[in-house]
Amino acid sequence: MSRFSAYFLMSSSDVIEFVKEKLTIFKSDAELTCKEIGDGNLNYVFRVVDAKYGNSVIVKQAGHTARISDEFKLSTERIRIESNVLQLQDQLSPGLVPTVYLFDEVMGCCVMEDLSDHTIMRTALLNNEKFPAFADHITTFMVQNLLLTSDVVMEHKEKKRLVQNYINTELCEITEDLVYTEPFYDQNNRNELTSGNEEWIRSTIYNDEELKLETAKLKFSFMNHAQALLHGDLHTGSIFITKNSTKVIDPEFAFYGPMGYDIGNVVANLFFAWANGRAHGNSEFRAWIEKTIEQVIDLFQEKFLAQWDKHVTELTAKQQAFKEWYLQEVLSDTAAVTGLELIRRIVGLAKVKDITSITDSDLRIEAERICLTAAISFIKKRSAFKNGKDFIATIKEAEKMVKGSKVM
Ligand code: SR1
Ligand code: MG
Repeated sequence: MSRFSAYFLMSSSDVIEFVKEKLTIFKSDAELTCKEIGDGNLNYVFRVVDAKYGNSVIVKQAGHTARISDEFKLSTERIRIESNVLQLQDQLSPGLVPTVYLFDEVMGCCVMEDLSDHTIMRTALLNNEKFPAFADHITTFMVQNLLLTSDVVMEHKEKKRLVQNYINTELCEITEDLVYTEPFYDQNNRNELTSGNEEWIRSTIYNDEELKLETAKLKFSFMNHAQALLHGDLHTGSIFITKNSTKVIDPEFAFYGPMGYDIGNVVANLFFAWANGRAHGNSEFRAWIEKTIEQVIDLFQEKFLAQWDKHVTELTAKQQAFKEWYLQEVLSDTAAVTGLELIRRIVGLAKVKDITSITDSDLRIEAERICLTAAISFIKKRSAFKNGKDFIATIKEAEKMVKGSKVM
């Protein structure tokens, strides 16, 4: 009987045995080595390499708790969601996700293409690398996967079946808590405030009643607006990149939610790279990030409108004014989520290296305040955002405000 007929958390040597038993990719005389390379918050990621013939695969296994903390008790259902979503995204946006070779329900794992010739985008951005094709690739990814899974395009019963199939209770709860709730409340949270910034955050975030009201509205929209099949965690750590290739990974948080959740995550995480570049005095890199953010917003809109005209099937959505209204709602949500992500990664439990790696305490405090000041505007003034330039103007304005009120 197979050792893999009941779930257990695999070691590197178990993974070698597993791929030998389950895959036909490796020859019988392959010389396999395996290393755990995961650095995400949730799962275990193994790279299996055949030293003899040069083939390699990635095996991703879900555990029953999150890697970041045992406090998060989870089922392995998320890996089914991830495997299925990757396969759907491969159809809707070919070339922009890794190929899935196998999903194993018993072991709670997914075997997929090894992208070791790519770099995790967050790491590359921290090295101030630029990626001229990124805005084009990521906007194609988002327009294809968001618009084509929405009611604008899909037959409505079929779309509802997808909504059902991608109910993702546990991972949505993580987002509801870590993104939409805890960062705004001084109690019942797992927040970690940077030393020297505690008082500023208390008075600027925790004590802002208007901010609490707006984020409550946004939380209920996240939970109830089944607009499109989201990636659900589209930050720069979920993107593998080279100069001419972009591969989006890790869609385990996927579910039907508001489109702006994905777009806002991309924009906020580019702003984190901007804040890191600023703290290290790299103005050329910062200018590239600004241009990229503008392109992400503007190209998204351009492609969205073109694809809408090409694919719209819903009669009531064929009105020009409805299309414009719909896109403006997506843009407002995008601005709001940009703000939410900026706040939760600074105030909340799950941090980003772009900020935590700023070793000079004053520079880190300043970077955090600029991001948080901009974030509040993104949330409160979300319906005023019309184009990429508006997003850049907001961070510039925040930069001026923080510089002008410098009492640290
Ligand atoms: C307990 S998981 C913490 C964070 O890591 C994931 O990448 C998501 O962003 C989540 O919020
Ligand atoms: Mg992830």
